[in-house]
Amino acid sequence: ETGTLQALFDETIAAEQRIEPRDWMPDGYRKTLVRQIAQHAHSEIIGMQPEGDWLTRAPSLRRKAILLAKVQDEAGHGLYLYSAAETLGADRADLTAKLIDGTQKYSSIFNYPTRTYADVGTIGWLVDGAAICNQVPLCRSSFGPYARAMIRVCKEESFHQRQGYELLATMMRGTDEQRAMVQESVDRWWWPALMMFGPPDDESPNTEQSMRWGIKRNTNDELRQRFVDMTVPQAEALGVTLPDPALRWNDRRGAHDFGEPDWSEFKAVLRGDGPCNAERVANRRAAHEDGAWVRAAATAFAAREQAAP
Ligand code: FAQ
Repeated sequence: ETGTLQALFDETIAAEQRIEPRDWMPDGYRKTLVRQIAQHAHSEIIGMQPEGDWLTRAPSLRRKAILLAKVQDEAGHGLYLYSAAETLGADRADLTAKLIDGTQKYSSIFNYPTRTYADVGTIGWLVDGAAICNQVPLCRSSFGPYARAMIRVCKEESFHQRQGYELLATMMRGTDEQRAMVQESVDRWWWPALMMFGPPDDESPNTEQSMRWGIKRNTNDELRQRFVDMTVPQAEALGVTLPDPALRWNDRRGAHDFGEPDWSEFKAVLRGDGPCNAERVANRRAAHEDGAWVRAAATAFAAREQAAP
C-alpha cells in the first residue's frame, strides 16, 4: 500500500499541487519540513530581540509605534509557523525545548548586536529584504500550511522592509553624523545578511532533496544573487556604499559579481560562537521560565471550562 501512497505523493508534487496535513507523506519529507519550519519559527521569535533592544530608546513616539508594531508582527509570524509545524505532528512545547537546549537552530543573523539606532533601519532594509527574497518563492512550497503562512508573512515583511528603508533615507537626509552612522551600520550587516541564505550550494546538504520535494524552490546561491542584484540599486538610491570591493556589474552574466562571505564566521555562529548566541538563548529561556505561571493558569482554566456542564 505504501507504494501506491508514494506514487500518489509523487504525482501531487509533479503536478505542482499541495500536500496537506492529512495526506500521506514520506518520513523524510515530514522531518525536513519540521526542521525548516521550526528553524524559521525560532528565527522570528529570537529575531524580536535585536530590534526589541531599541524599543525603550526609539527617538520619537512615531518611531517607537512603528518599531513596536514590527516586533509584534514577528511574534505573530512565529506563531503562524509553530502552528504550521503542529499540522505535521510536532509539539510546540517540544520545539521550544529544542530551541532552548540548542538542538534546533535559528537564523545566524540574529546573533549580531544592534549597536546603534541605525541598525533598526538596516535590519528592516537588509535583513527583511533578504527574508523576503528567500520567502517569496516559499509561497509556492509544496506543503499547503507552510505556503499559506508565507503569503501573509511576506505581505507584512514588505512593510517591514519599507519602514527600514524609509528610516535610513530619513537619516541620510540628516547630519553628517547620521550619514556616518548609517554607513557604519550597513558595513556591519552586509556580510551577515548574505549569510542568511545558507552555505554555498556545493556545501548545502539539504538543497537537492528539498528542491525535488518542492520544499525549497531555489538554491541558496540563486537567492543570494537575486538579493545582491535587488539591493545594489537601492544602496545607490540611499547613497550608501556596500562594503565589498569585488562588487560590480557583469554584463555577460547580466548580474552582479560579488565577494565571498567569510564562511568560517558563519560556521562559528552556527556552532554557537557568534557575538550574541548565549545572550539570545538565555533571554528566550528566561522568558519561557517566567511565563510558566501563564501556561499553568491557561491549562487550569481550559480544564475547568471543559468540566463545566
Ligand atoms: N542560519 O543544507 P542547508 C526572519 C543550516 S528571516 C542558521 O542549505 P536548508 C524574518 C541549515 O538549517 C530568517 N542556520 O539547509 C525576520 C542546515 O542545518 P541542519 C529565517 C543555517 O534548510 C526579519 C545547515 O545549515 N528564515 O526570521 C543558516 O536547505 C527581521 C545546512 O544548510 C528562514 O528560516 C542560517 N543562515 O537551507 C525576523 C527561511 N543557513 O538543520 C525578525 C526558511 C543554513 O541540517 C527580524 N528556511 N543553516 O542542522 C530556508 O529557506 C532554509 O532553511 C535555509 C537553509 C535557506 C535557511
